Amino acid sequence: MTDVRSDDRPTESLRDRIATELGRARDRSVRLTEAVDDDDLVRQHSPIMSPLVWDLAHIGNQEELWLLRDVGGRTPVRQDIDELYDAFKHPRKDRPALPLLGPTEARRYVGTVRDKVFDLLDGVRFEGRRLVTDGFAFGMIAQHEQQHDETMLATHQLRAGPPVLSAPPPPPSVRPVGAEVLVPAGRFTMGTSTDPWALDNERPGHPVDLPAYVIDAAPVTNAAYLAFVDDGGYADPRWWSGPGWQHRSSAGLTAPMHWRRDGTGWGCTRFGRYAPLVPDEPVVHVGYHEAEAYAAWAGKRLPTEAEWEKAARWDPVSGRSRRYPWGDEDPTPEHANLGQRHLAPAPVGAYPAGASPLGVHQLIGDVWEWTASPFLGYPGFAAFPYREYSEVFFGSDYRVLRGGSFGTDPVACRGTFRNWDLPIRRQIFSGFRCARDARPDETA
Ligand code: AVJ
Ligand code: FE
Repeated sequence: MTDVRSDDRPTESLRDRIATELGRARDRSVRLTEAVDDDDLVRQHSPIMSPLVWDLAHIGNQEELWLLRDVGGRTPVRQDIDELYDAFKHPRKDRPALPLLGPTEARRYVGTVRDKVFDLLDGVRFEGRRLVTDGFAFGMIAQHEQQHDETMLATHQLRAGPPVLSAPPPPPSVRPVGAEVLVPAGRFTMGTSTDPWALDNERPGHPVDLPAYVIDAAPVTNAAYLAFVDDGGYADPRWWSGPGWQHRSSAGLTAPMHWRRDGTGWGCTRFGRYAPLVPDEPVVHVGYHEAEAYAAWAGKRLPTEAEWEKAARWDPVSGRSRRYPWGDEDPTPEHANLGQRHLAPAPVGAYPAGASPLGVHQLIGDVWEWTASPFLGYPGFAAFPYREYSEVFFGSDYRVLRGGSFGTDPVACRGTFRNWDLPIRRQIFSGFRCARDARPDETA
């Protein structure tokens, strides 16, 4: 296979595709880091986030480790800094005190690494080792940079001060979307064994049999979530799990992160701009505990990861699992709100072309969706190429999120893609939709 994209761009070679993806990722990293001055780059905007300059040099260091040293067998550019940019050696809160590369040095470092990667890319053969088959390591590094770009975008959202990022508003709603969709009982293929740039935790493809269930046709909106807030949902332990209630109480949660009550209603601050809540926009910046409490209040539950993926990929006509809700073609701006093209989720009904055959909307893009599932390996999981990407996080401490947000690049988003985080986290662009078991009268 020489072309990762399928039929839409048959003439673009794998080499060109890799160069394009690496270039797009770097353009975004540059945009996110040039938006602020040097003081701001080295400052820690939140104890749970790294300074932006750490993300930047870490991006370059991972690229050096995997592409230059491992794939290319080249001599190290800066072996002395590996330890500083190893995410497992230093917790985020300690990173500002490390002797990190300064902004100028970090920019020079990532540029040097990238020049050498392009030199390597010129002559590399995509065969032999599994690491290079179908350009996997290059795809992994493009995804890694984009993942850190989304993390840097989340850091921008936590940053105080006047706005420094801008983008056109998301498209308006153009179609009313129903409340719920019934997904019939039966087997589907979860995960993938064939998608060349799928990461280890998405593999292997395996059959999963699910009873009939009902899933929300769209993510939960600000208006719906506000009804929970107004109903005293944050003050009523009935809706919360034990650990959820404990966290709500100790953290003093009363609303999603960044919400603020003004004279007449609620608004939220987004990348330094305050605006009234948009009622039909998906709620964002809620943790797993909040999502779970809302679902209980609504008489529903969160979908499992398998339920989310079947709704997103299962084609009732062919019985196949597809890459995306709309089919196998790569996302376009008509399908989904991805790639930081906008700086907000789009209202429900803004992406009818991205809906699944069963009529489930906005599964991809807008907001990451919390699922009920702990982060575990699929049957037959094998860590590749390193345990620290996924395997060391397996267990019930983390919950899986699906679908990507407005800040997720298409290269790091697909129907099989799995994200995970701690249940208390809400600085990420996280929302959710609800599900429930089907009633016997609904499946007859
Ligand atoms: C998949 C988003 C949870 O940011 O911790 C970046 C991605 N892994 N560098 C993270 C990742 C290594 C990861 N998430
Ligand atoms: Fe990383």
